[in-house]
Amino acid sequence: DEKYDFSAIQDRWLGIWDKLAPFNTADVPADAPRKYVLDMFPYPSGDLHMGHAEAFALGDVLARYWRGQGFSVLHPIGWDSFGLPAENAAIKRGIDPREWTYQNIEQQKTSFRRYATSFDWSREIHTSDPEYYRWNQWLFLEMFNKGLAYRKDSPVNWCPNDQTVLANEQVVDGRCERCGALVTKKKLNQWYFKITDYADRLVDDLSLLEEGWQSKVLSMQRNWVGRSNGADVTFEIEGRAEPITVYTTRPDTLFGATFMVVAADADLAAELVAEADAETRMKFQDYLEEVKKANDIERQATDREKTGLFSGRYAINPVNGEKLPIWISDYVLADYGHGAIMAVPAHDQRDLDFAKAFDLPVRIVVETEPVDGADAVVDPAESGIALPGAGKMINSGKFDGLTKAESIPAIIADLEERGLGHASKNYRLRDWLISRQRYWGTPIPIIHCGDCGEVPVPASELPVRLPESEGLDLQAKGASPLGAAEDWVNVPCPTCGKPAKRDSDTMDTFVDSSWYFLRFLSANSDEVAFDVNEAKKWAPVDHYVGGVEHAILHLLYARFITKVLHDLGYVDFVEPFTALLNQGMVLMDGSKMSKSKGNLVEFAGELDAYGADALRVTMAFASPPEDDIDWADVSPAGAAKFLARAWRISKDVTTPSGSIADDGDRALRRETHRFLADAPALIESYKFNVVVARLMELTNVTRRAIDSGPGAGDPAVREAAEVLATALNIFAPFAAEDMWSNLGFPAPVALVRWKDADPSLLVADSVTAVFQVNGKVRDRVDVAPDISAADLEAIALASDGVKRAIGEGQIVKVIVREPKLVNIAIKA
Ligand code: ANZ
Ligand code: ZN
Repeated sequence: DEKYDFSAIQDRWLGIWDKLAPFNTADVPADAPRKYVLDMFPYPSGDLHMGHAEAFALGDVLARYWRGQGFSVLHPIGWDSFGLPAENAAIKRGIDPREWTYQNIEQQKTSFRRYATSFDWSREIHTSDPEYYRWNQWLFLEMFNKGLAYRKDSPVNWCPNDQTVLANEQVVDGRCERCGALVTKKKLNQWYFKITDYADRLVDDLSLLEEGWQSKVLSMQRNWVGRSNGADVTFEIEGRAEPITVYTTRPDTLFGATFMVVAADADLAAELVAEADAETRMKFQDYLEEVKKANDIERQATDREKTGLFSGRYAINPVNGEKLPIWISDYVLADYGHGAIMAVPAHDQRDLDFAKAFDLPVRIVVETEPVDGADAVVDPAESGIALPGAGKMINSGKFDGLTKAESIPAIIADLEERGLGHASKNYRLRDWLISRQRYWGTPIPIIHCGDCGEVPVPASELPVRLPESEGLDLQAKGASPLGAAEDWVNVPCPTCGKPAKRDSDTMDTFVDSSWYFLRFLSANSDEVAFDVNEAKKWAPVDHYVGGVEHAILHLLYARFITKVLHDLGYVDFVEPFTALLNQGMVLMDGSKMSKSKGNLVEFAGELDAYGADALRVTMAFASPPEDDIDWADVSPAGAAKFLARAWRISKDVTTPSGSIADDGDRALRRETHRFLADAPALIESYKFNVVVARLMELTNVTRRAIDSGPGAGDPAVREAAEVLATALNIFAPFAAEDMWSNLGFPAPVALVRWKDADPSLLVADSVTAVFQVNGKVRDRVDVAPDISAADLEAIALASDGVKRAIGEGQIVKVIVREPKLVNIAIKA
C-alpha cells in the first residue's frame, strides 16, 4: 500500500500551484461576491517564526474558506521592510540595510511558499521600495496641504541608545520599546500628523466595530484617545495680570479646592517663581532637574512619594474668593489640560497625598455614606483615603443639596455667566510624531528654503529616493544620517531656485503600515497610490488577522489615515478593518519563546519535521485562536496521523467520480451533511478548533463505513471523501489537493465550491414505529420521524405481521400516534 508521504505530496503540488497561480485576483468583476482577507504584514527581520506560522495559518483558513463559499478572495502579502530592527541588524553585521532586508524577504517568501499560504503574489509589496514609499510621500503632502502635517519644537522622547526620537506609544514603562534603554527628553523640531483633530471620531466610530472587534481592543483604543468631559475654570492670581486656567472633571468640587498645583516643567512654574526669593528659585531649579528624570507614567503613579515646593504665590477661588496657595509639583503633567490643577484633597487621592505631605487643609464638599457599617465617614485628613464624592453637595454655598449630576451643569453655568469658566473636553491623545533621525525610512518630501520656508517637493519629482547608505554614518548621533549626504541634501528651492536643503528626517514606519492595505489594491500602479474604484470594490478589509500587540498603535494610525483619506475623497468608508482576529501567542512550556531562554522552536525546523499541513492543522486545532498555544502541549505528529487517515480514505474509495450519492448509506451521508451544515457558522465565528475536531470525527465514521459498514464502494463513502478534501483544503492544502486528485478531479481543490448541506439529511434519520393488533405487538418498522398519520397507517396495514394477525378479522378502529405507534382493533 502506498503510504502518506507529506514531503513528496508537498513537492508535487508546489510545482503545480506555481504554474496555476490559482490565487491571483486580477479581473474580479465588481458584482462578484468578494472578501478581503489580510494578515498584518511581517517585518523581514529573519526567517518567519512560530508566531507567523500561527497568524498566517489562521488568515489562510479564512481566505480559503471564503473561496470555498464561492467568493472572490483578495489575500495579498507584502513586507513592512523599513525601520529600526532591520537597520540595527544591518549595522551590527556591517552590511547595507537594503541588502539585509531583501535577503530576509527572500527567505520569508520561500517559507510562505512552503507553508502553502494562498496569496496573490502578483500584488506583493515592500514598503522600502521607492514604488511604495513614493506614496507615503504623496500621503504626507496631501496631509501637509490640508494642514494635517506640521512641524513644531517640542520635548520629545529620546532613546539615548538608538539615538532617535520615539513616539509616546513606543515608550513602554519609561523604556524604549525596541532596545529597552531608559528614555530621556530632548527638544527638537519635529514633524507631526494632527491625529488630535480626529480624536472624537476615533472614539465615536468604535461603535461601528462592536461586532467585528474584541471589546478588549475597543477599550484599549478608547483609553488611548482618553477623552474626558469636564470644565475649564479660571483662577485670578494675586499680583499677576494673567489668570491661570485649570481643567477639572469635577467642577462640583470647586468649594473643596484648598490649593493649586502647577506642573514643575510647565513654563508657568518658572514664571511664577521668577519673582520669588533666591532660596525658592534655587530649590525650584534643583527640583526641575529631578523631575526631568522621571517619565509621565512614573510621575502619575499613585504610590509615588509626593514632592514639590510652594511658589510663593496665591490664586483666588472664583466661587468663594478664597486665597489658595500655588504649589509646584511633578504629579501634574505639563502637557495635559492646562498643566495646572485645582487641588481637592478631600476627593482626589493624589491631591490628598500631596496635602498630607505638605500639611495643607482638607475640606469635604460632597456628602459620602459611611462604608462597611461604620458609624460615620472617616475624615480623609485622618484616614488618608480620599472620598469618592458621589453624594450631595455640602459646604458649597447656594449649591448645597444638589446631586453630582445636577451640580456639574449648574456650576458650569454659573461660571460661564461670570466669564470664569466653560464646559470642556480633554484627550490623552497627542499628535503623532512622525520624524525619525534614522536612515532606513521614507524621506520626508519637504525642502527647507531660507526665503520660502517649508516647500513641498513637486509631485512630478516624487519619489524622493533614499540615497545609498555607503559613506553615511548610520549611527550619527542625534541627527539624521541623511543630513550628511551632501549631494542629496543640497538642492535648489523648487519655488525660488535659491540653494536650499532637503528635510533629512525619515518617517515613522507606522506611516507605511497605516495605509498599506489600500496599496494592495493597485500594487503595481505608478499612477496612483491606489485606485479609487478598486478601493470601492475590495475595501474595507473583511478579516484582519494579527497580534494583539498592535491593538493600539498600528490600528489607531490606520484608522486615522483611513478617515483622512475618506475626508480627502479617496475612500467611501471610515473604518479600515471590519473584523479583527487577534490570535494568541505561541508559547513554550508556559513562557514566551526566545533565543536567550533557549526555548525557541524554529519554524523551519518544524516545517521540515512535520510539513506545512500538520503544522497548520496543529495551529488551528490547538485552541480557540484568541488563546495562547503552548507548543509543549500540542502534537503536530498527531495532526500528521489524522491527515494520513483522511488521505487514506481518498485512496480507498472505489466508486467512480460522479456516482450518485443519493443511493449511498444514509447514516454516513447524514454525518457528512451535518458537517457541511455546521462548518460555515463555526468558521465565521473563528471556532477553527471545533471544525478540525468535526473533520476528525467525519474521518473516523467514514473509515468505519469502509471497514465495517457498507464498504468502500458505497457512494456515500465517496461523498464523504470529497467533502473531506474540500474542507480539509482550508487547513491542510497539500493533503487536500492530493486527496482531490486521488478522487479523480483536476487541481486545484482550493477553488472548488463546497457542497451545500441537504436539509432532508439533517433530521434524525428514522424512528421505530410499533404496530399492534388488539394491543399485541405484531411488527416494528423504521420510518421517517416526520411521517404523516395516513402514511404510517398505510405502512402498518401493509405490514406482513399485521396482516397475519388480522387474518379474517374485521377492523373496527385504527389509532395512529405518528411516528411511533399504530394500534389496530379487530373483531374476530
Ligand atoms: C479637581 C478634581 C477633584 C479632579 C476630584 C478629580 C477628582 P482625566 O479624567 O484623566 O481627564 N488633572 C487635570 N489636569 C491635569 C494635569 N495636567 N496633570 C495631572 N492631573 C491633571 O482627569 C482629569 C482630572 O485630573 C482633573 O479633575 C484634575 O483633577 C486632574 F475629586 O480636578 B480634577
Ligand atoms: Zn525658496
